[in-house]
Amino acid sequence: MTRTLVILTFNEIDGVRALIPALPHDVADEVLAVDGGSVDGTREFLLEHNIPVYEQTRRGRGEAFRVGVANSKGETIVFFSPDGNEDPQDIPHLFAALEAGADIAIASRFLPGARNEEDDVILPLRKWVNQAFTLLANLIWNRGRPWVTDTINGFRGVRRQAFNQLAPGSLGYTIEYELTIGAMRSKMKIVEIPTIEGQRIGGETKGASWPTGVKFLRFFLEEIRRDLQHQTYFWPYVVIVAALLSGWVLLRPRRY
Ligand SMILES: Nc1nc2c(ncn2[C@@H]2O[C@H](COP(=O)(O)OP(=O)(O)OP(=O)(O)O)[C@@H](O)[C@H]2O)c(=O)[nH]1
Ligand SMILES: [Mg+2]
Repeated sequence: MTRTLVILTFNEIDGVRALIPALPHDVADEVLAVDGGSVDGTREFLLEHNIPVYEQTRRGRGEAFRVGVANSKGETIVFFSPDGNEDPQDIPHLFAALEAGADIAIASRFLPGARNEEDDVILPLRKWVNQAFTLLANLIWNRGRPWVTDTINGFRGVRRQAFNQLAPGSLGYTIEYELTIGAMRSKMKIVEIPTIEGQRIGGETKGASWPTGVKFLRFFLEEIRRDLQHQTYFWPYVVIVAALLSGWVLLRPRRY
């Protein structure tokens, strides 16, 4: 199967300097980058290293995924963000999982043997929010199938055919969650491999925690609204609402 590596960048000059020259030559049959409008020399650095760079006409990481797929040829596509969080050594494992039959292959920060960048933090808020969205997605859309431990991580691969079938519309950071939920709904094969998440090498976070969290919540509620409108996945909601109501009845503060 032919392999495409899509590198996603938006002002990541420190990351690309450290990581791109170290990528093995045979990492994929095709390597390309999608840039979100860098002004720090990232684009120029990639071009100097013979990596074609595609510009986005609309902003956002979700749009970058679509631009990457539209301009690539491989049957399997791995998305790599060179900011230090993702270990390039996992790239061949993601391709291998797709070639072994996965529709989506996710580098999980929560499998045994994996690490999340917040594992040493006393209050790992991002990790908890992340896991709450993962729990809900599994309970609602993935019952009776292997549990997916990291529904949100961007370090992942996808078969071109699966991506086109799912046709994700997210502009920004909800793209990965959307792909995972879509794959769960369509009963596609999702395979995870453990990954060690590193710290950011330089530059700045592009998705500030609070606004990104609110966008995730909005996206999640919109998915639920869609389900209820089409009357699919009705029973999990009844069970969740019943559990919340009984929890409230049992635990509510009482005045005697
Ligand atoms: N092409 C493109 N890449 C983007 C865009 N937004 C973010 N990225 C890249 O996507 C990757 C992930 O973004 P980050 O800002 O690191 O998000 P994060 O990993 O949740 O945050 P950190 O914990 O700071 O690493 C980075 O390589 C960014 O440069 C965009 O609009 N277009
Ligand atoms: Mg990052």
